[in-house]
Amino acid sequence: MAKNTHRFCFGPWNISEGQDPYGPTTRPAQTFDWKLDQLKARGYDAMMFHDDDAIPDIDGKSWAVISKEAKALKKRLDDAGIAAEMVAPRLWFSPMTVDGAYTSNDPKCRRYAIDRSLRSIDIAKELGTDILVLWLAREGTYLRESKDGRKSVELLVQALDKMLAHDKKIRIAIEPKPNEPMDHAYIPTIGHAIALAHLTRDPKRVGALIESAHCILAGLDPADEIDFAMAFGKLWSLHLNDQNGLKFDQDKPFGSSNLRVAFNQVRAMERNGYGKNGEYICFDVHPFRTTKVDHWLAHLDNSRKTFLRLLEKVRSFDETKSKQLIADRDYQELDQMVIQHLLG
Ligand code: XUL
Ligand code: MN
Repeated sequence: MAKNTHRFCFGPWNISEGQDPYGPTTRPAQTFDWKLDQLKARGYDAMMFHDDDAIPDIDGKSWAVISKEAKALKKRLDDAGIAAEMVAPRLWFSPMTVDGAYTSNDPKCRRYAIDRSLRSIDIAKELGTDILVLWLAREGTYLRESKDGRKSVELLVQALDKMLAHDKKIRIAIEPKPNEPMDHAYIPTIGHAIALAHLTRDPKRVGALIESAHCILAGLDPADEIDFAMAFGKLWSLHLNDQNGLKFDQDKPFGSSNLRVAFNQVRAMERNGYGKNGEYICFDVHPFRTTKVDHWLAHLDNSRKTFLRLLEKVRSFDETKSKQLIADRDYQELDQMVIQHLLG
């Protein structure tokens, strides 16, 4: 197996209990401490946090209480030798974000979303990470006529500017996704995220997080999205997983649906040096609903195992031969060479 030169993480929500829109949980809830123990036992390096993964019931708590709890969590993480990779405000659960967060038509709701984001930045600081992840879950529409797309861009920029002004060190990684829960999201791809960054007061501190499944849902190749973001120096986090075409967001184990697409993602990461500036590889994967308690963490073990096997495949790929075939425009043979390499 390839030498592990990368650092890995996942979030507490990746040990999920099996609920879907059509049925209840299939596994019992576990405590945060249990999840942290599992993460450590599996040799992971960091944990990702939504703001309320870090501070449950965050909306009902004062900053004094939040700060105390964040400090206690930081100590627990330090004792376990685990870093916090990022903090992400969960802006899709509250009644205040029913019609969107930063792009809600209601100014009171927009204020709520910004205040909660600023709080997440303060929590990130307490936990020792400078990355705020924004999955813009409800920034979009079910009905296009219900919002003004141009105004929504301006509202997103205003919100980002407030966050950048709040903390001079924070870096914002936007996690694009084209749909679900919305019909159409305003920031569906990495190109949109990077373009948005350039309208803010400090474009250097606004970058991106790529999730494999989200790219596939946008009809794009995740490897191209990785290359694109890294050409701008803007790939600050990565959610590797898989997705079987244009269906519901599946968060399958990495490589589960399309090994070749996974191979090309690892190849793009390698050629761009992903991880060299301390970036983590996060697996935003979920157990299948059918998974028994005994096999609950296997999707995380398997995603990392697949990643490391593919890293080996990337490093042993015959680049000289591939260059010769490219020079000869023999893409048919190149295709077969990739297939044989993956099968071998
Ligand atoms: C949603 C998704 C989220 C983000 C974090 O599709 O991927 O779990 O990664 O908020
Ligand atoms: Mn994700």
